[in-house]
Amino acid sequence: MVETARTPEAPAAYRHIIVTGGAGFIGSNFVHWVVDNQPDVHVTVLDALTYAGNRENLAGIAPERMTFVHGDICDPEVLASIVPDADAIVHFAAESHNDNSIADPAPFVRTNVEGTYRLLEAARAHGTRFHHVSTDEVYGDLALDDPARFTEDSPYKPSSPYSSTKAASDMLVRAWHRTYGVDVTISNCSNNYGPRQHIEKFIPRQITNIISGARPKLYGDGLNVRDWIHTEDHSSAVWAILTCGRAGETYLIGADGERSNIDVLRAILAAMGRGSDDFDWVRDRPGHDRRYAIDPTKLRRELGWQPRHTDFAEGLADTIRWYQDNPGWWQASKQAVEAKYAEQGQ
Ligand code: NAD
Ligand code: TDX
Repeated sequence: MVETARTPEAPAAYRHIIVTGGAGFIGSNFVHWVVDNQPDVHVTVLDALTYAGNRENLAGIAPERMTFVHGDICDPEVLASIVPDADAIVHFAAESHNDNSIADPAPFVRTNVEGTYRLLEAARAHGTRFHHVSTDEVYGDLALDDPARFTEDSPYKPSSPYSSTKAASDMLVRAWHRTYGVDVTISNCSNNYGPRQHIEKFIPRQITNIISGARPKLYGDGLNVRDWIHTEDHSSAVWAILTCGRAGETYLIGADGERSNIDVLRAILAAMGRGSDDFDWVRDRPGHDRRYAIDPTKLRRELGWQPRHTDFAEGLADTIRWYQDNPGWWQASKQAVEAKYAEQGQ
């Protein structure tokens, strides 16, 4: 297998990429980003349209720029029908919600571990470039007062069924590079926010609760810290790594956005004209990671990447507006999502 030399000065020029999970929150943002910024690239989206996938997330994209394939990453026949024609695979598809993984880990093992294995085998068979989208949660958590942040050398220490299956998938990607020479890169990103995030996740759940007349729900003591990045900045970073990143390397993606959950919730309450205590404390998540924090030095130094959405208040206001303007996107699933949380005491 021949590895392409890629640098920021001489980026790889891919003409046809497969984006798995392209109908989900971050995958669809990436597809829009590529269509808007890379006029010579055709995208084939492979997505199973699980509860988290929505074809509407790709509305407005011209058919000459994108082909949509409704299929499962675990299905070798589907992969054999699309991988030979592609220059690269960008792998976003996953079961992505921690709380769901605690209630039922089975789909996480299947999609996140077996699905990544199937894709790697297809990339190996056809000599296809492979970028794997992963998460900072593979490194476990940090104490609130720890001066350290995660780096590419941090030890793997996943806590939940979700993060352990993502960690397993990262290991498969590394092994397929070392053993078979598959031309891979891996990115581990911090918590994303922005439009079209499923309403089971923290920020959209609180926004849509307030719009629906329900009170926001905060887990535990509310002091857990997440390192927030706008999803568009995640997309531009993935593109930089795909086209300029060194084969076999891991890059951490983050935008210096550490905030406690209670601070984020109070920012949402203030932006939506509610009182700062207008929320309910609910049962904590079992095994709840305390703090995530990314040191993005390698990505910035080596590839020259910079985030654009550095004003969290502005990004949050845009996100709130998007949910206010698009009730048709989320209202039909709201009751079922909240019923599931209520069953868990959350
Ligand atoms: P999401 O749950 O919104 O979307 C997942 C998409 O994958 C959906 O469109 C779904 O239909 C599709 N999918 C699921 N199983 C599939 C299968 N077997 N075959 C084909 N398609 C399938 O997830 P997201 O939040 O957009 O996350 C995307 C990726 O980014 C994931 O790999 C996740 O681990 C990673 N990530 C997410 C965050 C975050 O904050 N959300 C942070 C870092 C990394
Ligand atoms: O209602 C809630 N109340 C609450 O306090 C929900 C849904 C969450 N929380 C807390 C739990 C976390 O500390 O908010 C924080 C964020 O929760 P999630 O949105 O579930 O995200 P998290 O568990 O941090 O994982 C996310 O970031 C890393 C994504 O879902 C993962 O896919 C990604 O890998």
